[in-house]
Amino acid sequence: MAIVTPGFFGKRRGAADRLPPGQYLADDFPVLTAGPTPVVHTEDWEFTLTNEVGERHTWNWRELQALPAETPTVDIHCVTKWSKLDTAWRGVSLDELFADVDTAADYAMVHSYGGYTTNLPLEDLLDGQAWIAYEYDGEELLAQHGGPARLLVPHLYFWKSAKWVRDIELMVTDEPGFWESLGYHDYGDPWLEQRYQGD
Ligand SMILES: Nc1nc2c(c(=O)[nH]1)N[C@H]1C(S)=C(S)[C@@H](COP(=O)(O)O)O[C@H]1N2
Ligand SMILES: [Mo]
Repeated sequence: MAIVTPGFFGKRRGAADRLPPGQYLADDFPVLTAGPTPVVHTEDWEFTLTNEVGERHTWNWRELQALPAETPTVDIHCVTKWSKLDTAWRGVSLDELFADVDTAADYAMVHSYGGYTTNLPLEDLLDGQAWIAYEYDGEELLAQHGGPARLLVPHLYFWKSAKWVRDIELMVTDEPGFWESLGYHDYGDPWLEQRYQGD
């Protein structure tokens, strides 16, 4: 007699398989901010991509909203060990924003309103892996979670997902951002538990 429950071994992985090593499931949505929450009004908001020779592409709020939006549903993993599965966002893919940017650089420094920075390889921002997100769970993104807009790079630890994102600067040579210069891992792959330098 067949003991296999239909669907049980289906392609959708269970919650346990979707939790990277050392992580637990949070029921709420924790807020983690180093310093005060900057107040950023959409009328003043601008987002800039700067390539390695200083050429700038800038979008204001209206221009961002006019770009095609995507609605990624993704799992997020904070280095302090909480994870959330199936978080639902709306935003613009970085592929869309990088479409007309000419570059041979391999690295990016992300800068936020308020001064936070984080670095990552440019390729991790491309190919459907990263968004400028402005809605969470069908609502405007709350200021405490980075509203009006934040970077969303869910395949890396969540400190790479800069809240109140203001610009992304392309760099030929890698440089550490805020947490990276304080001993956190340069790359931060949650599946490899790359929490600190040397992991
Ligand atoms: N600008 C800015 N972005 C930031 C941070 C921050 O302190 N400032 N904290 C990071 C960290 S450590 C995490 S875990 C997530 C937390 O996002 P949340 O507060 O929406 O949960 O934002 C990341 N982005
Ligand atoms: Mo974090």
